[in-house]
Amino acid sequence: MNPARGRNRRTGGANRVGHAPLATLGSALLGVLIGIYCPSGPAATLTATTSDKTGAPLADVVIYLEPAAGVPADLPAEPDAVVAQEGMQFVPYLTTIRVGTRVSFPNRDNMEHHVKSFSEAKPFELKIYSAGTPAPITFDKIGMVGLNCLLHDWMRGFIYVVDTPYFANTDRTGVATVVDLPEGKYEARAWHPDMSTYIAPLTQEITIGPGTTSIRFGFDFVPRKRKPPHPV
Ligand SMILES: [Cu+2]
Repeated sequence: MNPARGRNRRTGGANRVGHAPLATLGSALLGVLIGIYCPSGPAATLTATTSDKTGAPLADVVIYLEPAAGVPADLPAEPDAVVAQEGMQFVPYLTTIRVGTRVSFPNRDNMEHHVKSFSEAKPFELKIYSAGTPAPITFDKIGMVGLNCLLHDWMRGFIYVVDTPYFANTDRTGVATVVDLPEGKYEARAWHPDMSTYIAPLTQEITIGPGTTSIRFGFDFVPRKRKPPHPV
């Protein structure tokens, strides 16, 4: 139970003695306002659909929502994320995390790899290693982190760090679903790795109501073809 709601209900009840209609109206109005604006109201869902310049579905788009009321305080820490080196690629290609989350980089190939980031949000380097997992790395700044393997130049991956717990990546059908969203107002943003740090995320203001809300993002480019992993 939301404590604010509890307080309002009690106030309405106390006022009912002398001013029943007014108190009931006031209480109902407050209830509606809380339902619309209270960031800890019932959870809802956002379905985001993306397309490229040709209208084709765009995969690997980060959809993230920044609450107008600010990110809730005291969020529990997120579990570690995992970016593996597997089949001579970074898997997954794109990982979205909340700021402060740790990422581990296990090597699942019988082959040495090397993880290097030149990105301002988190420059780091994991030296060549064969099977095994080095200590996880904490990503403490928002923004894009590009991953390279200095041994295999086709290996590319991305970590996108956001300051919100509300995000999802689009799948091959260009759809991302963000669940457990408190109702309220948000800035919805959409970013694709081809935009790098040069193009700002697309942005729309959106009000999340009960149930499922839908949103569309149309991008004005066609994604670059990715180099396939070389046979070894
Ligand atoms: Cu490699």
